[in-house]
Amino acid sequence: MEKTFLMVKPDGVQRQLIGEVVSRFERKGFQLVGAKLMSIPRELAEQHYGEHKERPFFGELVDFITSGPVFAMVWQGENVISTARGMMGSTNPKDAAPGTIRGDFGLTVGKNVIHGSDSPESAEREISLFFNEEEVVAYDKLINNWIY
Ligand code: RTP
Ligand code: MG
Repeated sequence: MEKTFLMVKPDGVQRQLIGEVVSRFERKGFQLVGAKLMSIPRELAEQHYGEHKERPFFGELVDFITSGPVFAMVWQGENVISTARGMMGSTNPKDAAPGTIRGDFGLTVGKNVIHGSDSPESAEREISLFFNEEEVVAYDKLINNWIY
C-alpha cells in the first residue's frame, strides 16, 4: 500500500491543529501507521529541505521548521501521496482553495501548517529520514473493508 510522509509544522502544533489535521485524513479513509511529536535537529531540517538549499528562503525555512515541535506522521492508502497534497492545498495559503488545510487555516506561505511529500521518491526519502523501520507499523484496520 502506498505511503506518504505528512507533518504538522510548528505553527500548526502551536495553534492546536494536530487533531484537526489528523481527523481530516482519518475521515478520508487513510490509515495512520506512524506518528511522533518531535523537535527537528537543524541537520535533519537541512536534509529534509535539501532540494531548496539554493533558494533565498532556505535559512528562514530551516529556522522556522526547527522553531518548535512538529507532529511527524506516516499515512497509507490508495493514492495517498497525491490525494494528501490535494487535501493540503496550494503551497501559498492565499491560493489554496477553501476546504483544504492551507485554505482553511493558513494566511502566509511561511506558516502554511502542513508538509506533505510530493512524489513517491520524496515519500520514501522523507519517511526514512524521520522514522526507523520499527516505528512504522503494519496493522489490519477493520474499517478498511468498508473503504476498499
Ligand atoms: P512542503 O514541502 O512544506 O510540503 O511545501 P510544498 O511542497 O507545497 O512547497 P515547496 O516548494 O516544497 O516549499 C517548501 C516550503 O518552503 C516555504 N516557502 N517559502 N518565501 C517563499 O517564497 C517560500 N516559498 C516556499 C513554504 O513554507 C513551503 O511549504
Ligand atoms: Mg515540498
